[in-house]
Amino acid sequence: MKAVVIKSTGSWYILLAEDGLHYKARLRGKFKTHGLKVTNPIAVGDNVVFEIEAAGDGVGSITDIVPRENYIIRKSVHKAHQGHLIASNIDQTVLIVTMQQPRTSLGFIDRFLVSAEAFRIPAVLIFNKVDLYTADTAAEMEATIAMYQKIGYKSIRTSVVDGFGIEELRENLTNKKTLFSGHSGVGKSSLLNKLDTQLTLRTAEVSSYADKGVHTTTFAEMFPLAPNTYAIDTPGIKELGIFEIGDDELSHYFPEMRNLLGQCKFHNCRHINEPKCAVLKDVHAGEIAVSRYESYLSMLANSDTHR
Ligand SMILES: Nc1nc2c(ncn2[C@@H]2O[C@H](COP(=O)(O)OP(=O)(O)OP(=O)(O)O)[C@@H](O)[C@H]2O)c(=O)[nH]1
Ligand SMILES: [Mg+2]
Ligand SMILES: [Zn+2]
Repeated sequence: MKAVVIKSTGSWYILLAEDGLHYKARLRGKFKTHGLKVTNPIAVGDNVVFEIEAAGDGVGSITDIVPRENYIIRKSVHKAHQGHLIASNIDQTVLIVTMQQPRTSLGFIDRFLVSAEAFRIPAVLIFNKVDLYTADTAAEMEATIAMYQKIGYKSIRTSVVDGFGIEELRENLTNKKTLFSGHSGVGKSSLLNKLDTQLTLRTAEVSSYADKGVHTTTFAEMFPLAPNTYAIDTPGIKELGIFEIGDDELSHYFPEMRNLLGQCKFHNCRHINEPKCAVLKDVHAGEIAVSRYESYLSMLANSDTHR
């Protein structure tokens, strides 16, 4: 039978099979990861083939993985040079950001967007907790939204407390498989509970001491919200971990720099201090946001090729 993996807890997988039922399953034998250096062979969103084990009580055994259309991977926390698959076969990813409780930095947003570009997965920003913001904070949020709008990223403003923006978010999820990302405490699980009142995902207060979430969600899990509409809740992330992006290709993942491709004097321009650099020219002219350019420089400095 065919199925999609909706939850993985390490050694066990929960499958939603084509008969509409859930099955608990495990992997049979050793799986090829097709050259991908990952710590987990199967991710949420994987399409698999499985059989019911003869001896077991309806327990399934996964025999095959259908090749992935795409995947999101992050650096393994435990093993250097290895990745951890977060989810596969997704249509879009939304980054939940908050201006406070906790504060999401522009650098974090930019690193996330670069990863989404590198994985070729459309990204949308969700500004949650708008009920909390003072006029000043709301104005700062609007400026941020305008900056990302200009380079092609859509934003949606939401509040779980008063329901603001929830229908707009729902429309943007329809007929898609969407990965929810963002720092711990920004309200990923709360938003999903609000979108589907049948869901009872655990949520937790952001600690007032550290202004950080407490990592309430510990495993990625996929939820059907409507026919053909799925959301994947993920544990709050500190870092998506840029995976193997070379210095010379980094600017390709900044749409406003990608647009200038071929316009610098040097074909291998890194846009740092080279003469006649089209990117630097646009930064100085205020066409490219300084925060975006700073994110670019900081990612260059931290990239793997700079060890
Ligand atoms: N004021 C306000 N509080 C919110 C909103 N959305 C979520 N919260 C609160 O923020 C806290 C964290 O929410 P969660 O849904 O657990 O956050 P999460 O992103 O799933 O966090 P992890 O699972 O740890 O990654 C909870 O106390 C929620 O009630 C909102 O729109 N407004
Ligand atoms: Mg959560
Ligand atoms: Zn340049």
